[in-house]
Amino acid sequence: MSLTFFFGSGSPYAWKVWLALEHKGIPFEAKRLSFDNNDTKTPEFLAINPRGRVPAILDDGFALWESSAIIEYLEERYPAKPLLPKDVKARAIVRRMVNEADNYLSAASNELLEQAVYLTPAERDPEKSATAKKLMMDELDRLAKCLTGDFLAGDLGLADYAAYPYVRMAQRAEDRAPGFGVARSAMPAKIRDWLGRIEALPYYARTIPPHWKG
Ligand SMILES: N[C@@H](CCC(=O)N[C@@H](CS)C(=O)NCC(=O)O)C(=O)O
Repeated sequence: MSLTFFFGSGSPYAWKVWLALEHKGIPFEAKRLSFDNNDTKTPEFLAINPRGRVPAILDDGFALWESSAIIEYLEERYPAKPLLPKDVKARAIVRRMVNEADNYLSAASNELLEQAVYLTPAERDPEKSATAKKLMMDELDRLAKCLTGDFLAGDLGLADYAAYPYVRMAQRAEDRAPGFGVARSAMPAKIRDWLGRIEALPYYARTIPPHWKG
């Protein structure tokens, strides 16, 4: 049995899948594709994912892309250490949270990264920067309300892995543009504590985008 996981450093979709693979303890080989070198558009990779995007997996010759589909597949193929709760309504809530992360948190984090990381200070638009900060902070307030225990939807699982990379992007924005206004200290206390719990997981360090470490 061999599973290859194709990822790009800094892709929140890939980070979610990486955390899910680690959670389930599935053995895999990680293959990093460089966006700068257009590795996602080589004929070899397009044969695996014709859309030329990461994440993708190759599981014993079976190719799959789209992060949510990959995770649902992993959950069914490798049922040990579940990512989703058993109860049908609780599962629906987790799936809703994944969609909310991929739609709303993702939009907030993209706006932040655009202003704080990809533009120079001179190019930043103060109005767009303020909107980006508000979007993220509003999403964090929503997430904080879900934190009635240690994790977003009961036990540690998919809801946490879907939201974490986008929330961590806010800190990335602040690290790259100190004073931008989305530092961890500005986040709700419940979110800060939850980030700490994710980052204390024994496999967390392996999943950090490699180019952040360098
Ligand atoms: N809906 C897809 C989104 C995947 C995606 O957009 N990946 C980006 C990186 S975050 C990518 O591979 N971009 C490469 C490119 O556009 O060339 C998923 O959930 O997997």
